[in-house]
Amino acid sequence: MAGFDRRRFLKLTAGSAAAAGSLGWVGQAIAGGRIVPNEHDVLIVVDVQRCFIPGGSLAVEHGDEIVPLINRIATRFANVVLTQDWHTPDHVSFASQHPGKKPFETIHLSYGTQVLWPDHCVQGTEGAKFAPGLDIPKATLIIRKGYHPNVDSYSAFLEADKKTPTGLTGYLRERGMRRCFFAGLATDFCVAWSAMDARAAGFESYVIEDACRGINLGGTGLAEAWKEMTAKGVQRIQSDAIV
Ligand code: VGL
Ligand code: ZN
Repeated sequence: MAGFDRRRFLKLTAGSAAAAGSLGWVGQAIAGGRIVPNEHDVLIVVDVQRCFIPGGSLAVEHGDEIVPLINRIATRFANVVLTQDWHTPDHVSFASQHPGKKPFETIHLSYGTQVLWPDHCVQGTEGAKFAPGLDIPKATLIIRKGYHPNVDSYSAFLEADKKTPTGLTGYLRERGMRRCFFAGLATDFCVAWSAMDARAAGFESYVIEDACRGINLGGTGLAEAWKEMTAKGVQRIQSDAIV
C-alpha cells in the first residue's frame, strides 16, 4: 500500500486490530464496524451544488437530503476537502454544444465515451454554488474541476483524459493523508470516479453510501458503479460506522 506505514498503523490500532481477528487488512481499518477518524483521514465532499439538487438543471433525486448528514459527518473529521464541478459555458460535456444531440445521449471524444448533460455548474453562476445549508467552515480546500472546455472531469483527482491531474493527490500526500472518505453527488459519477482514483493514487478509499445520492443512468448505472468500485477496492460504508 503506497505511502502507508503499516507498523505505525498497527501500533495505533493495536486494540481494534486484535478484535478484528481474521478479517484481514481492511477489517482492521474498520474493526468492529467502527471508524474513528484520525489526522490521516480526509472527508471529500463531492459536488454538493445547486445544479445537482432538486430544482437544479441536473438534479439528482433526493440530492438535498444528504446536506444535513454531510454537515454532521464533517464534524468528525479534522480534514475536509470540498469539490465543485466548474464548467465553462461552452463545455464539451453539454448536449447544447452538439447539434442534434440530447442530454443523456453519448458521443465519442478523443479520450473515450462522453455522456452529454444538460448545461450545469457553469463557472460563477448560481447553479455552481454549494447547495443551501451546506455548512462546513473547517474545509481547507475547494477543488474545482471540469474547467477545461474540451475535457470533462468527474474525478476530483484526474480529468477524463486520465492524465491531467487536478493537484488533489499532491495536496493530500503532502498533508499526510492515508484514507479518503467520500460523500456527495452523484454516487455513480463524480463520487465513484473520485473514489476509484483515490485507490489508484494509493489511498484507502471509503464511500459513505447514505451520504451520497446517484443519477442511476439507464436504471442500472448505480449498481454498475458499485460493482466497479468494489472491484477496485473501494469500501462501501454507512455513516453510522463513523464515530
Ligand atoms: C456530475 C455529471 C456531470 C457529478 C458532474 O457531480 O456526478 N455528473 N457532471
Ligand atoms: Zn459536470
